[in-house]
Amino acid sequence: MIFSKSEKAFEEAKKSIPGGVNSPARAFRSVGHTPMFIASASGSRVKDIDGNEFLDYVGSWGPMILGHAPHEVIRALRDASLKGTSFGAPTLVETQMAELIREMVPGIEMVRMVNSGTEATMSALRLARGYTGRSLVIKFEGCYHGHSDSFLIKAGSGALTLGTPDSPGVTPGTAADTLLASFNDISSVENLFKSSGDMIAAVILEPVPGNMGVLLPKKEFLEGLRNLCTQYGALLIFDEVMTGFRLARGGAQEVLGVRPDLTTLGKIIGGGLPVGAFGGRKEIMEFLSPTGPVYQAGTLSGNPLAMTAGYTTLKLLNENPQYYTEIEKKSALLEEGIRENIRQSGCPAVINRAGSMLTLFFTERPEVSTFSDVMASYTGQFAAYFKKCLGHGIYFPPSQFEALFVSLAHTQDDILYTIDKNYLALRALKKST
Ligand code: KE4
Repeated sequence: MIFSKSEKAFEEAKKSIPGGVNSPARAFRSVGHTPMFIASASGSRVKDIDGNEFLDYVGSWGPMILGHAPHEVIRALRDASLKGTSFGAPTLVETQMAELIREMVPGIEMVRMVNSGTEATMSALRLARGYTGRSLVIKFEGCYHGHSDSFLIKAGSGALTLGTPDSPGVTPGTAADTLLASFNDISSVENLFKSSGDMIAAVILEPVPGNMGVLLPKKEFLEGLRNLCTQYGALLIFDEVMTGFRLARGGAQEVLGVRPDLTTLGKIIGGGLPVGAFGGRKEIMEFLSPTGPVYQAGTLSGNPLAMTAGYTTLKLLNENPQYYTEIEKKSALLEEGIRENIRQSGCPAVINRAGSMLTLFFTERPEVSTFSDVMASYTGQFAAYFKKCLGHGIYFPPSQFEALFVSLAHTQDDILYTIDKNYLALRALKKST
């Protein structure tokens, strides 16, 4: 495969865009390869500007559950764009979208549209603080909630695991209001509530993390969080930007049967256009301006084109429950095939799957269920695996700490091809160690 046009384009882009990309994950830094500049995409495949075609498991980092350029969405977008692109005034499609989200997501009685997952989580946190009158928020090491200051925090020292900034530009004052706990370790949360319970506004988490790779929540962990938040009067926020509409119509909260007070959404909700949202119980959401005192706003929030792409996507998912059965079957086939390859190749690795989100960890540990398990994985092995698969025309997310996504457009043959090449890559890695 040649990547000469992408290499040249990348050098050009770096002259005008920091790192040549508009989001760091796209720079392929952790796998040491030139990012492909994508020319077009359709169904389960993307084509780069060098003419290489890849089976795509990035799916724009989650939005493309229907596959790329689904004709229903493209047609609806074309029709909508002929009527104008943005008005800064209410439109009927925004109400249709809100009503459909209320129907699909168990914990949402009212919802506000924004333009990204970051905006959704940032706004949900402000709302939780305004509603409770409290300042502190608990997040979990390894969970990612976008790039707003309160969430760019790493575990600091001290019994309280006080947060410290995880990026320059985040002030110590901001970091002091974020407490860190360990995913799947309910005692780490109990300790924080015991010491600061009446100051904690919210607990936020990815109910099924995808940003440290895919981790599976222990049922008692989520139920424990629900009980602690109820007991101390804190709000439980499920960040379902990745899991929303992917794990089920109603996301992780439908599958896991735990109801949050607020839910944040993104990715699939926009059908490939920039959309985020946050919603929850009516008495909390009505605290938002203009009905309540908590300010939040956005010029392009509820943009009619973005709403059209998102609404068309969600409507297809809502009206075709068999889609989830189909995607579950394909994802389970992929998981079983990779697990068998790990056994046959003898390459030390673990595959985690939640619905159509999967991560292959290179590790000698028997399972990967905590942040420390994740951090013990061999990222160098992952980089070598990524490049071997790329050479076979398979495009996985370029980081050990991400999830790969199966879409409805992936065929059984695509999955079987992936399993076959996965075996060759694992065997080659085993031989090289
Ligand atoms: P955005 O601001 O990127 O739309 O959403 C932030 C966000 C919030 N919550 C969760 C659970 C998320 O997964 C994300 C974004 N995910 C990353 C990749 N896993 C987006 C890719 C990127 O940053 O380029």
